[in-house]
Amino acid sequence: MNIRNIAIIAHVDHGKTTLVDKILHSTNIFRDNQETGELIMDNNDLERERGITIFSKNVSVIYKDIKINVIDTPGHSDFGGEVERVLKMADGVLLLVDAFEGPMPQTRFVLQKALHLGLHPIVVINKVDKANCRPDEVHDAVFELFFNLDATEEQLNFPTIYGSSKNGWMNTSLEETDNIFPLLDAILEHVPEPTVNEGPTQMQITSLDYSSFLGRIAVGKVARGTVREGQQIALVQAGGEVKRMKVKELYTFEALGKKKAAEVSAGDICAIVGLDEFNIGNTICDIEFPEALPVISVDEPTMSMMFSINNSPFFGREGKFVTSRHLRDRLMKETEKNLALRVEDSDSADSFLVYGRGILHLGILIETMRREGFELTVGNPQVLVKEIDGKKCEPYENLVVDVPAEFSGKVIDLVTQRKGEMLIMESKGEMQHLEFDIPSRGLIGLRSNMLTNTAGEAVMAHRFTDYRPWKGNIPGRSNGVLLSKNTERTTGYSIDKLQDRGRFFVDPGEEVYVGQIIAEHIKPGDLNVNATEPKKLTNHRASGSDDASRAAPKILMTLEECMEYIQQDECIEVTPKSIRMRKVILDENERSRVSKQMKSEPA
Ligand SMILES: Nc1nc2c(ncn2[C@@H]2O[C@H](COP(=O)(O)OP(=O)(O)OP(=O)(O)O)[C@@H](O)[C@H]2O)c(=O)[nH]1
Ligand SMILES: [Mg+2]
Repeated sequence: MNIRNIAIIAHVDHGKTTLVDKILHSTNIFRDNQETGELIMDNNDLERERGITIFSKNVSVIYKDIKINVIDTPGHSDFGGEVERVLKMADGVLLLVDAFEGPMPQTRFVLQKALHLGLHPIVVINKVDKANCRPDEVHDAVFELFFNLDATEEQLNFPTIYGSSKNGWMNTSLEETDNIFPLLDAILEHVPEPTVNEGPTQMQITSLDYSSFLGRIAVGKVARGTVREGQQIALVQAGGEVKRMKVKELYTFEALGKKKAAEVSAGDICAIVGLDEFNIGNTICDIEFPEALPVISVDEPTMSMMFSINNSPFFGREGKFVTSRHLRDRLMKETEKNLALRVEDSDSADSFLVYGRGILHLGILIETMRREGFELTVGNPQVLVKEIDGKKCEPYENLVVDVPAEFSGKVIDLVTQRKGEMLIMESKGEMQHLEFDIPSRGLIGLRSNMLTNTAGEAVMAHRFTDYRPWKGNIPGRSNGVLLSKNTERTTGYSIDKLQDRGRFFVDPGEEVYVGQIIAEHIKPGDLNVNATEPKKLTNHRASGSDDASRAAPKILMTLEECMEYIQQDECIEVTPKSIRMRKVILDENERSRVSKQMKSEPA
């Protein structure tokens, strides 16, 4: 059968998954009466809740008797390495660009990777249904981006499709249609058929699937010859070592699922079950001809966090898995499927240093663990510092902010305070478009500050660029926190009295402990407060004055917001039911003793 292999790439939220959904729907893979909710592709719980794609996924459809393997990729920059790898399975890409936003940092990154691999993208200007969208300007901006990324003459000559994945139409012009067939036709026309090399089996493992029943599943495109069920193969590993193994089961991708196959030929994408020890980048070869394909580099972590057992006074109340043994086993198991993750033992048996690609990458791991019943403590995220040519260097990122013009001054102030330097300022519709260079450190905690200062209007995106010399001290959180003096339930009475001192993270009646962060202080500096005082009894029963109802509702923070909020001497207690921020040292006296000691020691 004739095959096309395409990957859909774009900046976060530009509509990749929505488009894949529409492709699936319009090729009739569903029974007519089958109920399909929105975005069947984002099928993992966390993906659904957050509305983002975390794992790339393979599906396939048949259009005009041709099988199109479609790879949906994540757009968030923390998962950029994944995109780079799965591009190895594709012979063409759809580069989606939002018709209002235009090219964003991740657009640049994924396009660059595709161009380097020699792929010829089809550009899809999506979301042309949006009010104020600027499809023509965006098209020019995309052309400029191709040009700046050194696209070849042929790559610059890209076909463009316009449309709205949400409304289910695509066309070669801006004229609205009622289907996406013009896009599918463009795929058949412009994406080359995979090259079919005859000869001994060769297939590089470029992606990994995981099933609790089958274990790790190797995914890749067959590059040469065929892979057969039951075949004895040679697996060539990174260092060149060769291991003999057997293909237990073999699958191809069909519609949303996988279909068992006896044999898969060069050009098609397949999944192999039964290889016990393998890594991304390994090559599966004919047992007589162990020739490896070039190694794929797996992205280096850029951020680390300390994961420890929960040692708060509320330890063990809510979780099933609480020991360091549980924690260690779980983290090690994660490294088998989470490729960009690294785990190291620390000097303490109860703590592990976990390295990842960013706040979201690590946040998702923590969230997954707490849903599985784990309790743990995590420290504040640290960027990875490297020594390059004898100089201390740190990661830098390209930061893009789109904001209504009236707020642009505020945004520039905020970013400059954090050692960002402005590169570009231009208007984009009614918005101001700003680009900065900024150390990754400066980005931690920036988002919430930015939103508060721009009435929630700022849209920001950032992407790692390179390592550069250390930029010096970056101010941390400007406000202090209110810490509980007692381990007890808070009262509406106390919280009400403390309202003008801080904005609370806990509700009246919530149990808190000594050293827990219960509010943000309105000023710099931390304050230990009593939030658990019962109301003084008077002779008169106060008529209808319920103090609890006067307290402003607590500020709800997500795990990732907490991760960006806490400072060096603070950490987060995570359990299946709660997320509490606290001081690492809970006791007030002990804490001030240690901090004095730190100050007296020369830095
Ligand atoms: N107005 C409009 N909204 C769209 C269109 N396509 C997608 N969206 C919306 O944009 C949001 C993001 O869509 P997704 O398909 O999840 O985007 P994605 O590119 O897969 O995002 P990531 O996987 O997180 O990178 C959703 O709220 C969609 O409903 C479109 O054509 N027009
Ligand atoms: Mg998606």
